[in-house]
Amino acid sequence: MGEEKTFYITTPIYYPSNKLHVGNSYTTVAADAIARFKRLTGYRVWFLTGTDEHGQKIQRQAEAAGKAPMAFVDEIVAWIKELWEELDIEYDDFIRTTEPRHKEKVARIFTHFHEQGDIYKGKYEGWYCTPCEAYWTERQLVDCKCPDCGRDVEMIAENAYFFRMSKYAGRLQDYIEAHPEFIQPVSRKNEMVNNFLKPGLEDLCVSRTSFDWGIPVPFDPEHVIYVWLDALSNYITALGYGEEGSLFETFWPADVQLIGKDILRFHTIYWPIFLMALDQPLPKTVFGHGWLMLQEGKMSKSRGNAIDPRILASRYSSDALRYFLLREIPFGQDGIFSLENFITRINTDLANDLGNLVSRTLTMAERYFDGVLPEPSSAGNSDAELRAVALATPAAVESYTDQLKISDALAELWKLVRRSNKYIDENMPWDLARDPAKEPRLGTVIYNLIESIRFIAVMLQPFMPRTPERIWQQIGLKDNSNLQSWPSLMTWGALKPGLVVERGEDLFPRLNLQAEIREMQGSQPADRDSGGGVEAEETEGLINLEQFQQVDLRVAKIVAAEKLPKADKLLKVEVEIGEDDLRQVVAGIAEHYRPEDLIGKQVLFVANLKPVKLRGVLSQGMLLAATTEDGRLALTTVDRDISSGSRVS
Ligand code: ME8
Repeated sequence: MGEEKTFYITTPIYYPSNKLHVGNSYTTVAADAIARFKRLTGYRVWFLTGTDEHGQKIQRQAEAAGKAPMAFVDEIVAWIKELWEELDIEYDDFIRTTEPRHKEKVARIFTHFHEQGDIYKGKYEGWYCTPCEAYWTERQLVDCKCPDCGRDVEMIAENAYFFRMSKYAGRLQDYIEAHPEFIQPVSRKNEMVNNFLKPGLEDLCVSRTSFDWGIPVPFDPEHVIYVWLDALSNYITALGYGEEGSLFETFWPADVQLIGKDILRFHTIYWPIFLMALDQPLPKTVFGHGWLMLQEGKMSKSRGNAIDPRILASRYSSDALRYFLLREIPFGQDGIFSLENFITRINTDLANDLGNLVSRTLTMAERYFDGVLPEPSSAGNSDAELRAVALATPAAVESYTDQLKISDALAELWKLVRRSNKYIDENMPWDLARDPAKEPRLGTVIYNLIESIRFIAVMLQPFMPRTPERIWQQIGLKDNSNLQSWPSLMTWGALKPGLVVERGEDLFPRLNLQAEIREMQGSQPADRDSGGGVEAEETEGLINLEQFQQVDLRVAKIVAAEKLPKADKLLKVEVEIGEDDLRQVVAGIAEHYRPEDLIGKQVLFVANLKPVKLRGVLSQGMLLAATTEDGRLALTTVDRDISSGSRVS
């Protein structure tokens, strides 16, 4: 039996001082995607998250809320757990620093440091930033404020315990230089070394007496242990550090510790030094990702709504939110969260690319093969390329995910989604369907598409856990875990002909951006609530985007045309707006076009006009044409051949 591959990943433990926002969710979603990915690819994974419940900040907030600290945090922790459930965060353990299993081990660690001479008692006089729970020297302050968050600091003078950081600083610097993978991205490493290690590390004050919401120093209970020493230890106390046969022995050192760049100093300087003092190996990688920010000014009316991850997940689905967070921002850089970017991503990547691929393919499988997966028997146009892209994608996705480049991993996966859509356009199954002799080829095309969808769904699982379930249901693989597995992607063509497929609801219906923004802002559109007057006059005769978007404009391909009897000006035209949608229209163009010249033309088409009867013939839409000065008509076309039904906007 080969050695079991293990993987330990952690998130920061969050302060339960308030409800979490979409920025906190970002770290946890990323950690969950990586954890799921490693599980899918055969690792025994341990994924830890939790809450950091002690400290002056929490104590003060509890007081302000008129609650005991424990009751205060219990409520928020319950909310956080619900959030993680809604976002499909599959953690293996959730540690709360108020749990006995943690407190008792932190007390022992503190005593050990003291006995070892790493902690000594002295007098602390200096500046403290309560929101950051961080001490600063005079020199480190920026304009007399906290250099991290820019808020006010307080002068504190008290007896306190200190940790001899200086004893380990040289060793840590050597370690960082020798292990380029330890602090990532690399730019952050230089920041830590140049700003903190090179100028010389001062000893760190690791106890407080001015409040009592914390873990008491076991041999001097007037003091509580500094909240960062308490909090950082969670990564090992949760594994049962110090107990024989514990998970600690299996999983430490951590493979990836994900954090936001704001807490890099604690994780790449203090944390490794505490570990060195415990004589334990350091985590393999501490990754400090960038910040998710709101676009200045935008959404201000409903800031809360716009960034409350539970509202976003329940309105748009947790898969959509997860996809956006993972795809939109290159991991490590800062990014903007805006509803506009979010909805646009849903519409382009999820509705247009992925959703359409699945719905077009399954519609055709049902229409042409009664929903029974056909045999692939007739090779042809671009089969080899589709297959090659599909077979190469898993390795690329794995490599990017292992480098924590999750956005690139998803971009790679979407190349396969787009290649598959292009395969439909290249092979035009609806044309093949017109000729019974081409049925074997049609069957092959449908088979290849469904196999490609299977590949996509397998790879999607870690990033969007719910969508693959819906795809399995539609392509008849609900109970076939073999074909949902990572190793099944080694072979193309594993699907068995004869499977019964069944088109379900669209995976991601298109959203109307303006309507969403209006709803989420909880406000009226600007041109309606301004009170009329000058503005109403200025905009008379103009329509807003939303009104324009009510017109369903499409590219339609003319597939048949004939004269209408006893009507000189009218032609009866049949157009195709997608492989499953034929429309008949009566168009006043008989004096300008001969029916046979129209076949194959792609014309702009209004698809949502109310049907009318003209000379007793049903007309379900309108072809758009321009009129010249002398009254000639020119149909409006597109400047290259594209799929029928494409939207025009
Ligand atoms: O710092 N964009 O907890 P915390 C991206 N308890 N990520 C963000 C973010 C944003 N706008 N805002 C917050 C603490 N985060 C300590 C940690 S660990 C031993 C103790 C994420 O509740 C980011 O990962 O303030 C950041 O590090 C974390 O939330 C801080 O959460």
